[in-house]
Parts: sequence; structure tokens; C-alpha cells
Amino acid sequence: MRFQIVQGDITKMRTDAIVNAANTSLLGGGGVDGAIHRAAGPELLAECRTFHGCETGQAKITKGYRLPAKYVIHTPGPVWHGGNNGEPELLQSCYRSCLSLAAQNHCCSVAFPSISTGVYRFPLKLAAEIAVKTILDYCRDHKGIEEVFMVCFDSNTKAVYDEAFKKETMAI
Ligand code: AR6
Repeated sequence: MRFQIVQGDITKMRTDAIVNAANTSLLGGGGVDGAIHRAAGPELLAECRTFHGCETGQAKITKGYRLPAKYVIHTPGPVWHGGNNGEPELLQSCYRSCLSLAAQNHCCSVAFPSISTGVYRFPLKLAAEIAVKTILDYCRDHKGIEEVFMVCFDSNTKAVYDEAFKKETMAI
């Protein structure tokens, strides 16, 4: 499996699936969610309505419509409330649920945004460590997904994910 941390806009990714950091309504919002809905077009919202929401830490898959990606995997990340409300486990569950849905749908390449580290205020360093470890562990144990991208919107986010990757791979 190839794992790459890149800086950019996830709506431009030509992967089989991109992940959306959604909310539990799945009816759109700001941040990366707003950008994905704008780029995909109104058909995406119409398909999202059919789910009647999604629990935090779970995931639902839709088509990509006008996006270059074939699918969008929507996952509501945890809102940070201090860390003693299961936030780390829920964030890990987001990454696992998305990878599992991607594999079930025969996706070879998946792109993730930094789930929960914007409006949901999850501390960036901890979120990056959880994301990197969960992705690498999952892909070590399951075959099928060949390429995973972490798409960081700004240079600080990318630097923190690069550091988390270094730490995780040195620990092996
Ligand atoms: N490509 C990649 N990353 C992006 C993009 C983009 N086009 N736009 C923003 N980011 P956030 P959350 C980064 O707030 O914390 C929404 O309203 C952003 O810089 O989008 O999980 C939902 O509807 C940050 O690093 O998601 C929910 O209500 C990261 O994506 C709520 O926000 C996540 O920031 C979810 O909050």
C-alpha cells in the first residue's frame, strides 16, 4: 500500500473514493463538506437525504456525481469535548469505517481530509497520530486498498501529519 500525505483540495482528487468530514445529518455544511457538495452538484445532496443521517464514527457511501472521484464516503467525526467522551475511539472508527466501505466497493485508492480538526476542534497532533496509525494498521491487515492519500488543506496540517507518519513508522 502506498501512503501519501499531500497538500491540496480534496475535491480535485482522482481517486476511486474521497472521504467527506460530514455531520450526522449528512445534509451538508461548511468546510470540506461544503466544498465537496458544491463540486459534486445537487444530486449528491439528493442521495444523502435517502440515508436519514449517520452516527458519529460510522460511514455511508454515495456516488461522486460531478467530482473526479467515483465515490464519496461520508463520515461524521467526533466533536472535541475535552477527550474523555470517547473522541479518540470515535475518530479511529471513522477511518476504519471509511476504509472498510471503500474495500467493500472495490476502491483501490482513497483520499481522506483531516477529519474533525476544523470546526469540530479535535487537537491536530492527536488527530494526525490516530489517522496515520489507523490507516497503516488497517491496510497492513486487509488487502485491496492500494493507495491512500491524506489531503491536507494547509501547510501546517501537512507538517503535523508528516511528523505523525515519521513517529509511527519509526515506532515499527
Ligand atoms: N480539501 C481538503 N481539506 C479541506 C478542504 C478541502 N477542500 N476544505 C477544508 N478542509 P472541517 P470537521 C480541511 O471543519 O472539523 C462541516 O460544517 C480543513 O482545513 O471541514 O470534521 C460539517 O458539515 C480542516 O483541516 O471538518 C460538519 O458540521 C479539515 O478539512 C463539521 O464541519 C476538517 O475541517 C465537521 O467538522
